[in-house]
Amino acid sequence: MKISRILFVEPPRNYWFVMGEYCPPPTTLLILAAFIEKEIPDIEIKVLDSQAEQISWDEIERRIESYNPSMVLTSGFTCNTYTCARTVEIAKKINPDIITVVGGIHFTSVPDESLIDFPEIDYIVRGEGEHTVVELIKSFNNGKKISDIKGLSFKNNGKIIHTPSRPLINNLDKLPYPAYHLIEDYLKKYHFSMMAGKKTRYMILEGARGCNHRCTFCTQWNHWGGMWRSKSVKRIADEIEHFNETYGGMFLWLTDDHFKIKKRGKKLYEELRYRKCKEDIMLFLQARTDDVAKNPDLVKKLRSIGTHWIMCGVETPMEETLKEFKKGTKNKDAYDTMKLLRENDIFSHAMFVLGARRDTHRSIEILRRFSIDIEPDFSIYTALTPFPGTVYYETAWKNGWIEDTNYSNYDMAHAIMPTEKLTRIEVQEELWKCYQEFYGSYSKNIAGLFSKNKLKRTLYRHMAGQHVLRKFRRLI
Ligand code: B12
Ligand code: SF4
Repeated sequence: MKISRILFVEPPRNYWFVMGEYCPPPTTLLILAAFIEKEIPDIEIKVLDSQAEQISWDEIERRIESYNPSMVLTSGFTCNTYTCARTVEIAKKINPDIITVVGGIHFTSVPDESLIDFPEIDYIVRGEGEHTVVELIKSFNNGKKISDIKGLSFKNNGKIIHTPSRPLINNLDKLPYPAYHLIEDYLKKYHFSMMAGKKTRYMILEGARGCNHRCTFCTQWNHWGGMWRSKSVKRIADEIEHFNETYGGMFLWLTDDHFKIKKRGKKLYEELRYRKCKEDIMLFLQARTDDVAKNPDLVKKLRSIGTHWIMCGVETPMEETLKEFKKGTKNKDAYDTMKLLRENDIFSHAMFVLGARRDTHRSIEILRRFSIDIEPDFSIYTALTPFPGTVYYETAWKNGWIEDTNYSNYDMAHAIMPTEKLTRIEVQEELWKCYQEFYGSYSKNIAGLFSKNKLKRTLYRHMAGQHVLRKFRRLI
């Protein structure tokens, strides 16, 4: 069978209620589509973004049928497992000859389970996807053996085959820009209400892949081979400029899990400082507290080129748990980071994790106090989630700690495991209490609603609406 027309489908996903209403561009699919377009120029590619179009499953079915692709590809993280599965099921129902391909962190981590549970998946692309998917398409067209392609999992006569893992791309600068040109009609739909307003165009760009740390609850380092690889800073700046000038992207979210301020902060500043786009953009970065705290001058520089929002994983103040997480940061880093961000007028966003094995009512009370003491603008509390692909997942499985195996609940808002001393419901209650305490205060809400900082006003409008608190309450 020849592959001449392929369809990428961004399936419907539940939005993450903690951060309000948003519509993100289907970044992963655009990155893959651009690479395929470059390597196989005569192929016809379409992207169906069911989130941007707000279409139902029936309509997705009609669209796939009318486009009549030879291959359907989709992607999702753990909490999107079932919507990805439903997408490929629909494709197969329309025409069993359509080749179905999935990839991403979840399917990479549990390929056997996924191929067994969802027989409509033909191929799982494990790990880095670009070269594997190109080789897969080419193999249909040139008759090359599929079992010779690295990074694939599939069934052959009922037997599951995993080909060897694929080495990582050496130079990320060689990747083409994401194929936003394929979805120009959708562009105006991409927004993040709570963070930047409904009318500010939201785009996501990739500066680096992976991480050199080894946190036990995190999937990212493992997925990307335990390494941190970056595009050159010039390429990142060019991509920012391209997003802004060609597509009007203003709220730009960097996917990098560890920005590495020390390594790239000054260089990015030097690349962007004389570019006009820096006046227009609002950059969102994710950084470690030790990296922020130790680089005050660079933080200031990053602010001057449009960095308005930095999110940091503070996780917990409990030393033993931080050690168990292998996080490697200190409580002082969290204090210093929040102070530094405040002083530089960068919106400070702290992430906390509760529900670790040794967590008790008391330790979570300490976490709550700490989260208030360090004064972030925005605190997000999450339940420790055993994502497939993490060290924690292996340990939790072995020890029988996982009580909820419904992947739709793996969104860090649902408690999945009990602790040694707390039931799962108690962890869920504690989670609600954290939000209640941080955002439930009348005086704090009033101060937030009238803050001089626009981001803070928007956040408090969102939180004071009680929508998030009510949703957490309902999960108990
Ligand atoms: C941007 C982002 C978001 C955005 C939007 C994402 C989107 N488009 O829907 C927002 C803010 C909305 C978001 C929300 C959430 N997110 Co988020 N997000 C990210 C982030 C930072 C970047 C994603 C990205 O574009 N990566 C770049 C692409 C290129 O990487 P990739 O997807 O892995 O794809 C490569 C390969 O895996 C492979 N591949 C992947 N898919 C496919 C498919 C095919 C067919 C093929 C061939 C190959 C292939 O090829 C690609 C290129 O090599 C990631 C972290 C990260 N760095 O990836 C977290 C991440 C994906 N998010 C995560 C989580 C948990 C969430 C939330 C639950 C909220 C939360 N608690 O943080 C919600 C879930 C919302 C929902 N219902 O979907 C976790 C997922 C963990 C897991 N294993 O499930 C991550 C990994 C963060 C983390 N460090 O833990 N997220
Ligand atoms: S949590 Fe952050 S620092 Fe830790 S491994 Fe994941 S990306 Fe790296």
